Amino acid sequence: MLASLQRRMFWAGTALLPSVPGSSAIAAPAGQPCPHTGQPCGWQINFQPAASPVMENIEDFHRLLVWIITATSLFVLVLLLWIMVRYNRRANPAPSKTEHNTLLEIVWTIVPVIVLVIIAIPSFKLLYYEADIPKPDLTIEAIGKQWFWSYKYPTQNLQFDSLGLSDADALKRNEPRLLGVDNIIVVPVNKVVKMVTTGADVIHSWTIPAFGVKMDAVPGRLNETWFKATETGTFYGQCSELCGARHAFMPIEVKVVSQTDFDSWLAGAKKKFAAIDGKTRLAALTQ
Ligand SMILES: [Cu+2]
Repeated sequence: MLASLQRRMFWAGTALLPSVPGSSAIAAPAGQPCPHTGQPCGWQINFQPAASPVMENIEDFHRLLVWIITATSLFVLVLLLWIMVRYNRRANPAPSKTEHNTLLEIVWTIVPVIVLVIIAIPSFKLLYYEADIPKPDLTIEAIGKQWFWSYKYPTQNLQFDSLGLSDADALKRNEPRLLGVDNIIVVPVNKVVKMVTTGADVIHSWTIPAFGVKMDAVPGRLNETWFKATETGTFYGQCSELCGARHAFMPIEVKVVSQTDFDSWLAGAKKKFAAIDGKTRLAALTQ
């Protein structure tokens, strides 16, 4: 539940991004429904549309919570109004001296317990669903560095660095500001991708909201999570653990393609990324 709350706070923050001048032309105008672009959009108040089974489950759980929260709030509101009207000094000049009501006390202890159990059961189911990684079709290692991501496809023997684009480059490539990267991670659609995260210097966090994935990248530790992208397209996230001066400039971009497109990307990527050094490029970017 805490993780879900953290996600919601994170998304509330990222929802503001496209309103920044010079940001993506893809974002919906105010009042228009959000296009399905795997990124936040203007005036968004809910999650980004789900693009993985984990995120669909998170949405279901969120809907259950919204019902419970709304019903509880309305019930308390009605009680308060009733007491204010029926038992104010004018309407009820001689107050009752009653102190205890055993039945009432049992009810107001038991009912919240039942509500918490109703929340706990799907909550634990969801936690297990997220934590129990199915047999992966592809494994990717994400290494958080100050301030870019390095990616390894260990089985495919591929490794490259992924840096956030400068504002000028983002405009040139029609990428959203602070979300687009130079070297995009590519994954096949409808395949289980296991993400292994670690940090090279400080704690970072690898996140794609549309996949319902957020995993800390901690130095000296390998964390694991998974996603199965259910549709093709481009999906964005950001480093979600305050990691220093350029924390806001190490976004994450994942392109989901068909298996055939993935295979041809892989063949090209092996040649392209033979000798690319993130540190050198970061220095050029921050000069
Ligand atoms: Cu970071």
